[in-house]
Amino acid sequence: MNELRHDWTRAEVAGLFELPLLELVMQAQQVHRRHFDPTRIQASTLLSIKTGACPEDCKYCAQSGRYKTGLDKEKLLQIEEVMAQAKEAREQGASRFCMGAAWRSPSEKDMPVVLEMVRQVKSLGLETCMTLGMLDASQATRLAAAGLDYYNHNLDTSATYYTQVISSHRYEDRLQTLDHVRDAGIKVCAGGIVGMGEERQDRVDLLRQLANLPQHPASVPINRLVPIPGTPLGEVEAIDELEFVRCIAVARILMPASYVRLSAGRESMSASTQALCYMAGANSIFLGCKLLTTGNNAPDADRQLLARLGLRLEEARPPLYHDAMARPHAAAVSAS
Ligand code: SAM
Ligand code: DTB
Ligand code: SF4
Repeated sequence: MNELRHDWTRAEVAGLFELPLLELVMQAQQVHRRHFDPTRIQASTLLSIKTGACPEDCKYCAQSGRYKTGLDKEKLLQIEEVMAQAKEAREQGASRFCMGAAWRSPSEKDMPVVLEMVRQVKSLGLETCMTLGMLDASQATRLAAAGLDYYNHNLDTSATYYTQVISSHRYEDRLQTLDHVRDAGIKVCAGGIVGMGEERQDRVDLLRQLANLPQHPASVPINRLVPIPGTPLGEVEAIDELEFVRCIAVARILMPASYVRLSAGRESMSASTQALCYMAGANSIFLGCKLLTTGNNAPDADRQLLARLGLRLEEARPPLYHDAMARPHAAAVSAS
């Protein structure tokens, strides 16, 4: 059955949101089971490789240099530090390592270091993901050549609401970066944030926009706003958890073969709400005590919860050959 559509209408997507919750969740679970093992959850670990002092004005973000959020800014990390964190993420069970930088776009000066981070993290057998802001075509091509598996660049909300949240770049800029990433052959990770004071129509338009891209993003992170004191959205009332579950379910139905990630905001959710998200088709999480600048569930607690639910983490691939060669014992074992 070809369920991968790119012609969703507003009315169809709005109609899904309006279904009785359990009907919606059941439909989403049925779609999910046609494309995925429903017992498996993919885990990515985040690391902020360059923190704070971002020139952009995203009203939700702890890292914008325009707001007083009390965040300690940090320069681009050394590769050794990134590798230590990536190894720890692998130990904890992550299959993907996602490196984020508080940049409008990467500078040419920083590109060689960033490319080397991709090569070295990949050699650990982890999938690599980066989120560095806007890319031009040449930067995307070079990241692809270094072996980058995924690039995260969120559309965040509807085109209409975007102008209320960000004025330092345009929705069209985001779409153009996604084009460059796709054209370079890097898998797209694109999603958004809900709970920024938007209307349901904006959530409809965001998910429709993602599903009607030329290809569905391979990963679709759905973030629940983590309110950051000092930002313009620091005091916004939290979105209803069941509305969040609806967003997950609609994302699953619109993009049946994509990984839908229950992303930021999970720390403040009960075990039951998280279970409902998995039921609605979420099959990916961020694993690790920290997201970029804010907290996340402890990996032990996550493993316990997944065990209670009968869910298992997807495994990382074995390390690449040259990594095994760097460890003579491992090479000897695998050769025997
Ligand atoms: N500077 C790059 C960019 O904007 O694409 C990469 C880093 S940026 C922090 C990555 C994404 O994190 C944002 O697009 C947004 O979706 C998400 N994010 C940032 N702050 C958040 C918050 N307080 N709550 C939820 N999601 C957030
Ligand atoms: C995504 O969609 N969510 C992640 C990742 N992509 C880069 C970031 C969440 C950030 C939450 C707030 C913080 O830790 O600063
Ligand atoms: Fe900068 Fe990204 Fe935060 Fe916007 S979301 S302020 S671009 S780090």
